[in-house]
Amino acid sequence: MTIDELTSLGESQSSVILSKSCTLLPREGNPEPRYCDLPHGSINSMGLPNLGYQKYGEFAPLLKKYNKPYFVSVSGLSLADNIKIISDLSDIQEIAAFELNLSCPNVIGKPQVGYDFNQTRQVLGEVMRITKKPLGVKLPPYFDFAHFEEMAKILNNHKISFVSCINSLGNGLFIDADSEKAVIKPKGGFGGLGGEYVKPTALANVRKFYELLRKDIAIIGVGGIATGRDAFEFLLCGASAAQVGTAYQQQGTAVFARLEKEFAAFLEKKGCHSLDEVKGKLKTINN
Ligand code: IRO
Repeated sequence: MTIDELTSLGESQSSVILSKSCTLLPREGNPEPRYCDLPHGSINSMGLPNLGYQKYGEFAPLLKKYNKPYFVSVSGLSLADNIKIISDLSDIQEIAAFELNLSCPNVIGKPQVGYDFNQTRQVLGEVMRITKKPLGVKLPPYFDFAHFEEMAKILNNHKISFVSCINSLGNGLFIDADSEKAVIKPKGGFGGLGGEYVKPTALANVRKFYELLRKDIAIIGVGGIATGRDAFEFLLCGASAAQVGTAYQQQGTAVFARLEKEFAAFLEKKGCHSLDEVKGKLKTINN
């Protein structure tokens, strides 16, 4: 969220710097406690705290020295806000791409756009007309094949560059039996689940969209990646890159060097010489 955090991503082994999702105006977000580490992941209801989109534009030249793509995540509270943010930031040369977040589960009174197919169709139609940069979409998890198909049809109709699957699994509830309380404060304790809890859902979403989307739409896998072996599983399902949320929150930027090392060692143990040998090559049980 801050320039210090983005700078430390610049200095890390991550291959991209991705900002916190931004809105038109700065936001404090929801009251604390709003994030909690759990035995197998995390729950959060941050509520979109961010410094306002203009700051993420101003940071762009400061991050240039790291020689890696800087992606700005955009999560305007309305279509008009998304259009304003993307058109204003489009002329900043040091921004490589936008990730349009259609799936924040934690803003009170704002349902996730990605669960409303008509709204998604409208937002993408409008936003794709004005962006001068590659644009990807961060999707919520889907659970029904009919929904995967409907969303894929919409995405295939637009010149999007990538999808990131998945955002946190919205509105879980983690409680502590001793205190008889929820572990986070906003929304009566309901929040987005991340980490190990969501990995099978994330793999399923990557796999389904790999089957259904145009091949020029890259898939960024996200949801429970904590080891090189996890990253390999996402590659097998069809992901071209990995995004790390909970493990980054828990371990800081050192996680990227460890993941890279473990992933390379895993590929070597398998005797793989290129990612294309593995990408999307998941086997199924046929007899
Ligand atoms: O509450 C948040 O800030 C938040 C966002 I924007 C999101 O996209 N996903 C999430 O789990 N939390």
